[in-house]
Amino acid sequence: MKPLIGVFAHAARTVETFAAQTCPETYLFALENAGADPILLPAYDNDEALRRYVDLCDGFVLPGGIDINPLTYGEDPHPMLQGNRLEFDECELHLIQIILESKKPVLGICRGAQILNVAFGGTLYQDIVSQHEGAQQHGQTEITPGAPCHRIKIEDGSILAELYGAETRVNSFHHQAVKDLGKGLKATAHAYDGIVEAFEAPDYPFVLGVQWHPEQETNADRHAVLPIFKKFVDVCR
Ligand SMILES: [Mn+2]
Repeated sequence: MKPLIGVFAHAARTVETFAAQTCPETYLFALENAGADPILLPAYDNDEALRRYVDLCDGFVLPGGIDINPLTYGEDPHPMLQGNRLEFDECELHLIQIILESKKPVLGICRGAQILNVAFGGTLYQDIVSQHEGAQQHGQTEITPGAPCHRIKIEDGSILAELYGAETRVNSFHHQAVKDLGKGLKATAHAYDGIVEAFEAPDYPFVLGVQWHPEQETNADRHAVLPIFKKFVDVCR
């Protein structure tokens, strides 16, 4: 049977849609093409419900979205912090704790990687440009969403090295990023300005956070089988 992959609801970007819980179709296409059945999980902070979701699914994708409220990692808001929703962050952190207890595979993408880092006790740059000296552009300037924006260096022996070798090119839609890595996490890719672009948790069967949006490549090819999703779905079987 195909693995059932829970995709956590995507936090909306604007005030008008804060009440909505949505998911860009690109995540669903990427999972479907890799051989999984995706299912959307609502942000509903109820321990019993979240535990049922974790029991039900074989693996989890934490998608991109809005900024993370810095109170979740013990900081006050920087002037460049953008729209965020503490209630949503806390629900996602609760869900992540249950996923980690279960040892089931989890793939965090962009904001999803950042909240994973916070769940492991890490911190974030609330705004890369004003807080990280020598920062390059991490906002996508290339018009095609799936097209690469910058290069990343990949650590030997990592999941990403197995898929891409020592270097690859990625898109980039973030103004926040990992500052201090959480305990138990290992950075496995960096941009050339030093920003962490991927990490893994060696003590877990499969915890991968990537700062870019691999699922956006399905914008160019609706049926593309993408290496990260293929690897993730295979470990969920
Ligand atoms: Mn980037």
